[in-house]
Amino acid sequence: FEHEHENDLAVAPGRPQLQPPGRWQVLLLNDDYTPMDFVIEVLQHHFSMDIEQATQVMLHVHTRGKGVCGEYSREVAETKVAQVNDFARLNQHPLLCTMQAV
Ligand code: NFA
Repeated sequence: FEHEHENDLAVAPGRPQLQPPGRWQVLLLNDDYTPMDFVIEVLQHHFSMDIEQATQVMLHVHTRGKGVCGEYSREVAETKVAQVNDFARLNQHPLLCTMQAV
């Protein structure tokens, strides 16, 4: 009976399956009203971009309708989305931030 305990663990019912971590893209969506400078500011301060990269991503969103700001765990992506949307609303801009599984 020396392996009784570990045997019980191996067959224990109802243990949650461990899922792989999964990556999520955080996206910005274009709109007609949010100032370009505000979007650049968001990309610099919330996604650690320099002004050149932030300008490129902002122009991509502006012309293509949406663009990727970064890739994170689900937890970090959810926090970024909430912070960016809160910051946009605080400044009375309609800018939308969202996320999608990769
Ligand atoms: N389309 C906005 C404008 O012309 C700029 C914008 C870019 C908004 C990226 C949202 C996202 N002022």
